[in-house]
Amino acid sequence: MTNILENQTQIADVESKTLIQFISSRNPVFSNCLLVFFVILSTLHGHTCAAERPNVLFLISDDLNNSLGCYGHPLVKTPNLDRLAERGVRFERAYCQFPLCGPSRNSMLTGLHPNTTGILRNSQIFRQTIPSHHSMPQAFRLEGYFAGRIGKLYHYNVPKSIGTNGHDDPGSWELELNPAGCDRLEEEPHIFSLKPGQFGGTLSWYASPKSDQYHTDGLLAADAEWVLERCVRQKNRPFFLAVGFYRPHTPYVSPKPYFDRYPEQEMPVVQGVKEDQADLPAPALGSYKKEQDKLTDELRRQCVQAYYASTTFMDAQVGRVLDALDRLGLAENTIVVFTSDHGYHLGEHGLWQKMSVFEESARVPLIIAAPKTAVKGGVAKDPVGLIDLYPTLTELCGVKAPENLQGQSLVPMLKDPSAAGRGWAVTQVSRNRSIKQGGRFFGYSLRTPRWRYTEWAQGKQGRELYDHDDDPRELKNLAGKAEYAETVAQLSEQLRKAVHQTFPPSGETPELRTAIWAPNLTNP
Ligand SMILES: [Ca+2]
Ligand SMILES: [Ca+2]
Repeated sequence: MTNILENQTQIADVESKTLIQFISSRNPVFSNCLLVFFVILSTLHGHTCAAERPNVLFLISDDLNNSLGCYGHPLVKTPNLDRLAERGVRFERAYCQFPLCGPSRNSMLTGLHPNTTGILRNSQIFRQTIPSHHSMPQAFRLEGYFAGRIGKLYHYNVPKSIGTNGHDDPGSWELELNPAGCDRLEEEPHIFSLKPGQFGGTLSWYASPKSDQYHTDGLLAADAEWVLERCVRQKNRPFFLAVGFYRPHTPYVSPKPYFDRYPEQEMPVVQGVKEDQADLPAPALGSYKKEQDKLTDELRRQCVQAYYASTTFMDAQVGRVLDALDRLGLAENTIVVFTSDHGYHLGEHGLWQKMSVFEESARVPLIIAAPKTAVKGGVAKDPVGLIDLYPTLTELCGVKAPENLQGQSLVPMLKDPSAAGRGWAVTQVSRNRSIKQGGRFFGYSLRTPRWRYTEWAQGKQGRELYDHDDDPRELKNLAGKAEYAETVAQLSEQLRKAVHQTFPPSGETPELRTAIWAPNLTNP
């Protein structure tokens, strides 16, 4: 696209010069006026080309829930995300499609549900299932965008794979940067963990004496500044820069001053867990981990403190990248997205971390600041999904998207946050049993503006119904109550149709190939 435009400009330039030479041989004064006119026209033309295609700055945090200032959290300080929300539209009800890194990120970056990518667990990449599908950044690359990745976009083992490509897709990026900071290289021996020596899947934290710039996320912000400084020099080549922060994923390591902003004694501990759990089917609590039995109220407070500290630390790094965008004069023509791959429990229902389909685990922050499209400071309330980002960004940038994308563009909601969207979002999660007991099964959860309705193994392993008008913490499971039988029947039918849409037209989830694939930009 860039080349075509440049060629057209060159042809126009040659044609104008010939015309000027022809006229100047007859009327020198007129020709001078004409020359000025063509110079102005050519300058305007150049500016129009650059302005036609906005840049994308895609920021994603790992394991971040909606405990943010701009989402109304009473304690957590996120001044930089709050100011980003003021620049664009904040989605009040945005949901991941699977509350686990690998399936969620593969879904978001392909624009397909996990049942269609075939990526339903970590440490896999969609090239092993649907190798010829174009990822979102790849679609931008194929139209001349510079696409770069800094940090975690596809799945990584955190923290072990920090500093490597993780389970990356080389076809998605022209540039990959994988910094590793003190949290990865020096401080692991000091980290407290419920399972000593294990940090990635286990609650673990550390207040580091080292300042922001030595930490992986601080290095990511510095790298992003460096890349943006180079992008700004290429006026006629737009960019899609993705920055994947690692915090607040475990281990919650961040500089000590961030911990000091959340005094341990003031941290909330969820109460009434036993009573809450009494009306839940077993799979609803299936993400609980045995080592969490060790949690005392003191450890719970420390855990929450460390998670909030890591969130504010990550927010500060987002601020550095946003500042760079402003400083370099890129803000006016750059669409900024901020989100997370899934939510996170901090003790609600007795759960910690992810892999549940309760609101805290399924919901994600989502802010889109599109300077020329989005209403500034808008709040959209209709449910949306990470699945919708691919068609949204391609529409905003005029980039051709694959025809089989399963989300829908959020552009109408960016223009008018009260516009209706799809009206629902669906999140799925897996539960493992032994083969003897029937093997793996799924839970599917439908979120409408009012209800959350969940079925485990098509209802055979239990159902849950929550009325968010009355019960935003999802404490009262109404699914078994006679007076809600009709609501359950309606939502069950709506969920069945929604789940059907998560599969490819064949109805079959693609099988995982174990063979190594060869990266190929145009036809992988
Ligand atoms: Ca994650
Ligand atoms: Ca309950």
